[in-house]
Amino acid sequence: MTDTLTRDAIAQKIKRLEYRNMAFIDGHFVPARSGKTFPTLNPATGEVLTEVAACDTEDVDLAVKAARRAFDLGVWSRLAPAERKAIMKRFADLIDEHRLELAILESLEAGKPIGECFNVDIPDTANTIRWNAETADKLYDAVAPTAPDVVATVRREPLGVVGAVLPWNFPAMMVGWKLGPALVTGNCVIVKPAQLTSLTTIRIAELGHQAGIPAGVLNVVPGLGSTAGQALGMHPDVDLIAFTGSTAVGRRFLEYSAATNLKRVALELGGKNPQVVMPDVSDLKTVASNVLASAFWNMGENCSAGSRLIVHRSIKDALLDEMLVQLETEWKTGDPLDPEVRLGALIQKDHMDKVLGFIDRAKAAGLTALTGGEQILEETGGYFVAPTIFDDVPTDAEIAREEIFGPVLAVIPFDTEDEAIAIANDTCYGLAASLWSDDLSTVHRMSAAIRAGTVSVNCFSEGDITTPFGGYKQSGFGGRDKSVYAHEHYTELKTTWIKVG
Ligand code: TAP
Repeated sequence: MTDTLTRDAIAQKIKRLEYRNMAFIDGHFVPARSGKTFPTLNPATGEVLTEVAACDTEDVDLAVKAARRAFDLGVWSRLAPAERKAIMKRFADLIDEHRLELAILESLEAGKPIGECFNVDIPDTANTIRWNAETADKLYDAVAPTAPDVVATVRREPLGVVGAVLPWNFPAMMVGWKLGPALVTGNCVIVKPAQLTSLTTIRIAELGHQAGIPAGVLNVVPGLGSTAGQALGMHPDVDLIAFTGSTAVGRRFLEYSAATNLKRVALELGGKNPQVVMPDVSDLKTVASNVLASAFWNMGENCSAGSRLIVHRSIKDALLDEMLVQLETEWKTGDPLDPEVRLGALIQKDHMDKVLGFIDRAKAAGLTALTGGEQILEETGGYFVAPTIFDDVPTDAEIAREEIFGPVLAVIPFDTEDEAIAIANDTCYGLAASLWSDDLSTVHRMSAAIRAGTVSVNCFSEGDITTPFGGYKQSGFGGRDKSVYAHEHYTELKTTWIKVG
């Protein structure tokens, strides 16, 4: 890995940057059949980066046909697992080799801080593909405990054609989380990136092809949700939709499935995640730094953002004081291409206006922002919102209940452990939670009582590639991203029952 993250390296790379902006179908870049395109913008400046192919029903159908053909020919599914492993590891290596280029694309199109893209998003994408690749020839299927006159094998088989529909907040990581398990289990994939962030995904598909993934196995159809997304969801020859996005659109995919071929639907959806801080914590500095990271990492545009700080009344003010100091000194906001910046731009103007709407309504309801509460850096033409903390938020306030998907933290005090658990669970979501306590028994009791797919204790974490990630309740169902558990929703179980003569 030769790239380093310096201002000079970034500037040099940007000069030579070429956008891949067409669909990638059956191993080729192609324009949309209609010839239509849509602009993709840099949210830090409001400027158009390039025009991207606007795929629709016809393009999706071509991609599904290519994927089905590749699947039926067995060019991928019937490779020896060790061969799939070798190609996927090359794929991961190529992502690493293009780390700076991909990080720049990600930052330019999504407004994300380049340091995060370079140090977290792109390495995580490569690592996810590499880790999954390694499982190819290490997982065994089963022989059932039948009577001696029968041999019954139970094998996992690939589903066939998988549609992966992605959100805009972690474009590269989300494509990695889908491609890793889908490809290693032998499926052919059509990715529909979010309209706002297509560029990294298209480039990653090209790198996959370069690594040796056969034509038709990995396709990308950029386009709108209402056209390309819906066409994929309704297509009668797609076997699974692996969706990450909002709960509202997740519902639509269930409807598409019900109205067509009953394709499987795996949903990774939204969150309104609690961070619970118990009064026994001794290291408030560490708690403060993690609480801020949980709330404001990726500008709060994060499904697992800890957007509700549920803190014991006796330590609330001391914790908030520490958080305000750290926010002032350690959270530089501004140009996402500056390696020192920790808070970049929100994804688009409409989304910024939505976030500011939540803030304005909270103020109108009488809540006070301890810090932030407004748009900043307007002179850049970009969509920046100051990190915002509201204190003493009632549990029924809009900002305590709705997923804002921006840098807005609601602080909710509590007095008893039971009250803290009740507040943490008082949500229709259940994706992630954080718990802070120095007492082991409290940790065991409370982490068991909090209803969320991942409870991180004394840290803010989504786990790593070895642990499943996904939600309870309306945060999703039908599968988990990451770990070998993710393989389950990309495979069918096949029983072969052999009578012994
Ligand atoms: P959505 O608006 O739900 O969009 C997700 C994807 O669905 C996009 O590709 C979108 O296309 C497409 N889509 C939109 N409407 C559609 C329709 N009617 N039919 C078919 N496809 C449609 O989510 P988002 O705004 O990109 O991302 C934010 C949401 O994702 C948040 O709720 C967040 O919590 C969730 N999220 C969850 C996770 C996990 S792991 N649980 C991770 C990241 C994000 P367009 O781009 O054209 O709208």
